[in-house]
Amino acid sequence: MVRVMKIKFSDNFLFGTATAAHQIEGDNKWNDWWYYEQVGKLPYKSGKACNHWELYRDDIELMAELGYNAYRFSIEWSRIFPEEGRFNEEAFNRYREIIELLLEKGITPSVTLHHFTSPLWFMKKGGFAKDENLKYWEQYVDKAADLLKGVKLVATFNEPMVYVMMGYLTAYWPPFIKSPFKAFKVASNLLKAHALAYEALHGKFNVGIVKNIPIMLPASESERDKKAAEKADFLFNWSFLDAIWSGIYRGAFKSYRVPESDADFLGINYYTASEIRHSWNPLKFFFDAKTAEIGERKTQMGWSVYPEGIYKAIEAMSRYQRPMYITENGIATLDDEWRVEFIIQHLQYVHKAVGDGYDVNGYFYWSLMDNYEWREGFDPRFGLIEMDYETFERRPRRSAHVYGEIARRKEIKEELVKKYGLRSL
Ligand code: GBH
Repeated sequence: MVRVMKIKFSDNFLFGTATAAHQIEGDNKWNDWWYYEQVGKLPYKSGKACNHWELYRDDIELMAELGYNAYRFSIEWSRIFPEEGRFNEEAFNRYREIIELLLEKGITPSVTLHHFTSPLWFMKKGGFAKDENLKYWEQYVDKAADLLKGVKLVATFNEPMVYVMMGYLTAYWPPFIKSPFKAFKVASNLLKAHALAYEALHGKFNVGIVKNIPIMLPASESERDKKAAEKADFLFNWSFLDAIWSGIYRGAFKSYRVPESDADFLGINYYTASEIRHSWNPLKFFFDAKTAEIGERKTQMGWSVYPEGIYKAIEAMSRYQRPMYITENGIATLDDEWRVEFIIQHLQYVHKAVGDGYDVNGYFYWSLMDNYEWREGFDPRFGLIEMDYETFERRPRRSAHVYGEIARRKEIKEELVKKYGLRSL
């Protein structure tokens, strides 16, 4: 007998959406990405992106109308400090206004301090590869402390290991460096930067960090592949987080001492599962991590969809015994029905996790609207809201409304449960 369970979340569960500054604001001219876009080292230019820097009021209005009660976005360090030592008050005030508007509308703000981009001047000095540059990060954090009043969740870094892997191992992203030595050094300095920010902001704010958790599945049943998957899982998913509490960061080749620190919450970004095959090169999986062969269809990103992975990510993350949030989960597709199905299937597993006692307090769909998907440009459509990049018209898709209804009722109606063939969990 198939029992259709009523899916009901608690009243204070956050149902939000997520974005990042460089992907939506437009004219983000002072960071490293912008620079490399102009000199032709990146295939697409972000340009005006979604023109959110001008249309932020409309966007906040829209999310309120749609019924979302939370919003995760990032503030752009390079707007606040476009040059070394030059503070831009206008940008600061704009972010302040965004926070105020959200609060007015009853939308819980969640802010990320670093979402992949850094000021160009900072990167020219060597960025996070140089210990002495952490003083610049401290200056930024200091200003952020004045900015963030009323913000519920402050994340120091978005996906630190993605930043390390893409920028310093595969060199697909700025600063296009291929150096395992530097990569793990940068990771250890991101841990130091997290600790500094935690120290400065904790007490006034809930300070946490956001980690992408791909589920590492062995490519075969062989012992070697299983070991490889465990190794990849450790190196990519856990060694960084372990170090926050242990003070020892175990990189691929050596260990680094970092300050013992803490996190008041942990953000999980979950998209897909990777297939890991044994190799004698311990870093190989970083270079050719492939999406696992699951399901019949791939998203526009070439990823397979694996909803139970979100449960596994929560289960694994619970080892740190901190409140958790799904800070990103989403699908790039032109098939909006598939998006609805994706959201419901993932929420079903989040709901199961809550029922099983895991401390998950919110879910943020990536993304509020179609946006600049880094190296992949504007083709992947992750948005609940469709973006017309010519006119900047925002057109909520059906999924935007369905998700809004779920957010408002804190419940997935039986009719949807049946329609999308959800299993009884
Ligand atoms: C998140 O990253 C990001 O936080 C967000 O900014 C992004 O828009 C969202 O996901 C959707 O992608 O060049 O073939 O190696 C998720 C993890 C890791 C996904 C790097 C893209 C690059 C693919 N990302 N990956 S490839």
